Amino acid sequence: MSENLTQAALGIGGNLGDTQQNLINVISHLAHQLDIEVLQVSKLYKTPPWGKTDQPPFLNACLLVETSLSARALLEKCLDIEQKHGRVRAERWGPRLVDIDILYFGDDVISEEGLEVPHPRMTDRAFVMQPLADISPDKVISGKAVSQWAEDLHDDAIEVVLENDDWWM
Ligand code: A4P
Ligand code: MG
Repeated sequence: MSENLTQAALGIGGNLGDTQQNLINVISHLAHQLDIEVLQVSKLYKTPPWGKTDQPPFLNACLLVETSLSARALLEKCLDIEQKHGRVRAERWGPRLVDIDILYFGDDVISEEGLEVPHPRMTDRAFVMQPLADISPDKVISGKAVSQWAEDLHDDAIEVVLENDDWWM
């Protein structure tokens, strides 16, 4: 792979079933794609539910990947992997087996039907910025480094569950 590689960050999370195993399955599924290389994975975090708060806590992590895919093709692949791992789309911000968001895609700014990058809600969410700061602290999102977003949004209720960088292997 030498042509047009882009570094992108993905956020993954879930709060139903054996979430840790579901996240491991999703990451290895991504890592097995010929056109995606997983460069780094954050620690695994347990996070209080955001948005709709009367639901179980989530497990969240972020991945740094390098890909020859377009942002649209990467999204399609992520949605496909979500489906395969049994995501049931129901209520917004409600419980789910596994959700994959494209957080950023290089420095691209995309606002299309069904695809917004950088992810428009990431800067509201400690459960995104804390894990993202493990793998991409210097990336600037909306004028501020991820490490600074993580510090400003910091939530004491977010706990590290697994901190070895090979927890998903
Ligand atoms: N879509 C547009 N842009 C993107 C992008 N950058 N990445 C479209 C991924 N998808 C993108 O996705 C619906 C559609 O968004 C997709 O089909 C795609 O075409 P969705 O995940 O059902 O909903 P959403 O609009 O992406 O909402 P959002 O803000 O991602 O919220 P979710 O995913 O519903 O939030 N609390 C904690 N602690 N941890 C969590 O992980 N997750 C949610 C779920 C709520 N509370 C949480 C957590
Ligand atoms: Mg989503």
